[in-house]
Formats: sequence, structure tokens, C-alpha cells
Amino acid sequence: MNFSIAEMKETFQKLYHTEADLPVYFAPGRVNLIGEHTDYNGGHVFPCALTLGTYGMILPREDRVLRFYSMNFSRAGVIESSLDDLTPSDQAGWTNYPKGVMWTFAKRGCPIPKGADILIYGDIPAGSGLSSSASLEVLTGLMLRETFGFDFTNQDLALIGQYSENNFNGCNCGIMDQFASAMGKKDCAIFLDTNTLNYEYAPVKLEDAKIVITNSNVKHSLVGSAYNDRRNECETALKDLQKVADIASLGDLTEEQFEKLKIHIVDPICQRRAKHAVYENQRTIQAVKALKENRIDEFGKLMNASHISLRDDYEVSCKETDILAELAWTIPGVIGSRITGGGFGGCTVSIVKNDAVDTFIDTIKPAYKKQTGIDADFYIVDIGDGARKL
Ligand code: GAF
Repeated sequence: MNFSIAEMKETFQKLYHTEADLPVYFAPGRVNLIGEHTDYNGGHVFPCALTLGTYGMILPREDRVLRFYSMNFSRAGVIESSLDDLTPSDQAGWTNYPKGVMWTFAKRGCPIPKGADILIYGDIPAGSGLSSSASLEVLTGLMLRETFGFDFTNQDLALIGQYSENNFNGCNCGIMDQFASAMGKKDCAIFLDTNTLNYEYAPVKLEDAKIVITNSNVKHSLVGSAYNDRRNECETALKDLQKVADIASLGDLTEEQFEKLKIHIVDPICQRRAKHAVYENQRTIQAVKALKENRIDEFGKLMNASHISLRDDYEVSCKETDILAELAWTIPGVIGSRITGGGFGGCTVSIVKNDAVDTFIDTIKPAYKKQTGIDADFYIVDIGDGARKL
């Protein structure tokens, strides 16, 4: 299902009985190249914004009614709510995300003054782990800022989205996804220190290669709770280490320091989780250096090592994403391949030489189907700009 901007405008006008020619806003999804599960451990991440994302339109009302409509879920029709009832509920479905952002604006001393009619459309594949919810949060913040004149930067919108996801939607995520969506830059990945929020844009100049996302088309149900479990396990490990070392986060440690200190982490599972967080952070720093120095093969090796660590130590991969990565590693011209995002299904990201892309797809598609019975989808993606008015 693909809609044009003109179709969105036409749908809005018909649905909400208006002739207003309203602007369309956009916030992208993201793919993370390396630095997984480091963002809530004070480490580094290296995501980029996609040209896929979530589009939205908004018209303020004179009352306090909120009306939401998604062109992706048109059967649900218009979902009505009120600014006086900003509480999460199972019945509210996807509208819990924009409502959470409105609730967070109020928490930050900027209550939304009037109701609004809102239309949303997204082209991020559903359930793919490419941050459709973060993009919806950032998009909502952007539309509210522009419509009601709030003085927030795009970085503020990322923090508002994360706060909302943590405190309204119940997922204890880090800042990576919202940051990438709000702050992305065309043809660049963002090297973000999640401890300080210092960041730099690193050009991803892949003249003879492409970024290929492979969707396993599985999402295991434990994703929300297991994500929060991983975060708790890392916090337990950190507390043990803080009894003997002056550190604020796992991201403060080098591999050598960790190896010396690790015996102080009592629970062996927590020890493995912490090992991943420390090593992945260092891999990310090394990978960005390698990219800047045009050592792309080294970047790819670090991606592969990231997958192995996520599979064995962090245990957020699954059979399907392991099959995808392991198949990719056998194909000549594949520079690197790993699971991307929160895990337990979702996608892998691979860097593939231009002349190997067809072989990549032609090899993985049937082999994956044979081993899992599932059809994988492939997206050759471009890196786009962050949230903006179109
Ligand atoms: C999810 C979270 F939302 C991010 O904050 C990050 O932790 C990621 O999983 C794993 O790197 O996308």
C-alpha cells in the first residue's frame, strides 16, 4: 500500500470536511549500522535515518476533542479521544503513541491548548523493527511544535518521544531510535554518545556497495518484556561493578578493564549481558574509525562480530535472524551482516557490494524459505534526513 502526498491531502479533506491545504510532516524510521543495546548502557550507537517513515497532517480544532485516522488501518476508522483523557489504554491501539507525546508535552509545561484532527500514513513495513513507533512519536512532536508554536528543538522532540515511550507506553527503550528519527541527515550515520548526547555525522559513502535490509518477517512475542529484562540485567551488572569501580555506566569500560572486573558480577547471565554492552560499545567506536578511514572490510567484520555477540552473549537474536546473517556471511561481496534493532525477530542489515546484491537476494530468499517456511523481504535503502515539514 503506497499513498502519495496528494492522496493524503485528499483523504484528509474528505474525512474531516475541510478545504484547508495543510502541510505534510514526515519523520523517518531508522536502521542501526552498529552499536546495539548500548544506548541504555551509556555507550555509542551508529544509526541512520531512512527515507521510509511516517507522514502526518494536523488541523487544530476549537474544542478539546482529538480525532486520529491512519491510512494504514483504515478499517478502524476515526478514533476519537480527548485532551482531558490522556491515559494509555489497550483499546487506543496505535493512538497511544501520539497521545503519549501530548501527555509528555503537558509534563514539560507545554499542555496542548486545543484538540486536533490528525491523519497518519506510514511506509515502514509493519513489525519490522525499523522504528515505526519512534517515528510516530517524533512526527507527533513535530506537528504539535509547528502547529501550536512550542519552542522545542528536534533533539528535544527525540527526548520527548523517548520519555513518552518509557512512561506512557511502558517500553524502557534508550534514545537511539527517536534521536535518529529527529536528527538524521542524508547520506550520513549519526555517531551518538548516549551518555552525553554529543554526536557527529559520519558520511556513509558506499560508492560500490548498498545497505540492504532483510526482513525476517517474524516478531517474537517476548520482545517488550525481554527488552526490559535485558536492561534490568545490565543494571544489576553495573551495580555489582560499582561496588569495586568508579564508573557511571558500562559504557565507561574498555574490554581490558571489563575482563579484570567481571568476576565481581555475581550472576553469570548478567556478566554476559554486560560483556556484550562493553564490547559492543568498543566495536562501535572502532567501526566508526574504520569507516572514516575507508576501511570498509574492517567495518563489516565488526558488524559480524556484533551479530555473534547479540546472538551468544546478549541472546536477542532468534533462529530466523541467525539464519539470515549466517547465510549472508557465506556470500562473496557481502561486507558485513547483523541483526539490527531491538531483536527477537525483525531485520538484519547488510552491506553488500553493488554487483553482489542480486546474488545476495537470489541466494538468501530460497534458502531462508526452505529453512523456515517464511518469505523474507529485502529493501535496498537510502539514508535520508530527519523529521521535517515537507
Ligand atoms: C530498540 C530500542 F528502542 C533502542 O533504544 C535500542 O535499545 C535498540 O532496541 C537496541 O539497540 O530499538
